[in-house]
Amino acid sequence: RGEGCDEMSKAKLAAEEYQGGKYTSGDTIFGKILRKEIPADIIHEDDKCIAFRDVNPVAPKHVLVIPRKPITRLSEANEDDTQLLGHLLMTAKNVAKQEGLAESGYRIVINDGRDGAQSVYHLHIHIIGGRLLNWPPG
Ligand code: IU
Repeated sequence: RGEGCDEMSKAKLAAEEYQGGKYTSGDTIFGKILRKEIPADIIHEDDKCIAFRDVNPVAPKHVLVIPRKPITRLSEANEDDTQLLGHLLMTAKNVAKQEGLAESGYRIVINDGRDGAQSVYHLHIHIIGGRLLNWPPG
């Protein structure tokens, strides 16, 4: 138990430091969620990203994983973001497991730009699950 608490406060501290750094200027609604200016149901937090429940879920489970770094869209990510992108995907996997989706499965989605129907220009990974999903998407 003690160890878990340690891990938790370490992540929290790191997050606070990060927020005091250069990645505080995200000006989308997700930037506001990251800076805790508006509330969200945050279910994971570490020094590089957070995960929170989508306010308009399209399935019983719908979670978004977003980097603290305000990358506007996947198309704008660069080579320097390689490790961060890997971390986001691993976080999505871990959060999906935490949400009880590991066995039944789920879908990971990144909407990019106009044709990808992206609406918030702060990179985010959707985790969608809890029901049988259709394919192909609309
Ligand atoms: P998209 O990939 O940019 O289309 O998805 C944006 C998602 O962000 C969408 O599923 C919204 O329901 C969700 N969202 C949210 O969770 N909280 C908000 O305040 C806003 C959008 I604005």
